Amino acid sequence: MAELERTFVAVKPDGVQRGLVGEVISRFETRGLKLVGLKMLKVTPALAEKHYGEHKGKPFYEGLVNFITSGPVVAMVWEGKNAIALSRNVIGATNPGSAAPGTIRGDLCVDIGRNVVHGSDGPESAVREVSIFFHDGEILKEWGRNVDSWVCE
Ligand code: D4T
Repeated sequence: MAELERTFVAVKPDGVQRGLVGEVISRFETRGLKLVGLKMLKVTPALAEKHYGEHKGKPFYEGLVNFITSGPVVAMVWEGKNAIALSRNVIGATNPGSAAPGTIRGDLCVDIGRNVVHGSDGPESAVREVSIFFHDGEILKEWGRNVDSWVCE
């Protein structure tokens, strides 16, 4: 299958606290993406700085780091054709007020600082973020899913 991509997705501390882990996973599964990596962890300040380094200096940075380190997150790697753009569509706009109904943010949240889920925004950030959260050996590269030929031609 051409154009296979991997992307990093995380259920943020608000999503974990609100019991939305299953709902978020379900949305990616039912869309047709394949789960190839999954772990629960507490993000340390150093890890938060690595992940959100591009936002350092912005007014919301400190609150963002405090929030992402405030409780467990569920980190995932999803694989599929066009997985990066597709995941962003499943997630919806950064600000839930602008997120379309049917997206995770459009259906499940209200505030930009409590927007439940993160997804890589491009090929470079996907590679970078997957490698920040996962060792190579933690990603299942070769598991064959029997429905694949019913999801993509
Ligand atoms: P993440 O990275 O969490 O998936 O969000 P996005 O990729 O959709 O959006 P982003 O990188 O621009 O923002 C990262 C993170 O910061 C929070 N945020 C953002 C905030 O609290 N206030 C703001 O004004 C902005 C722009 C929300 C997501």
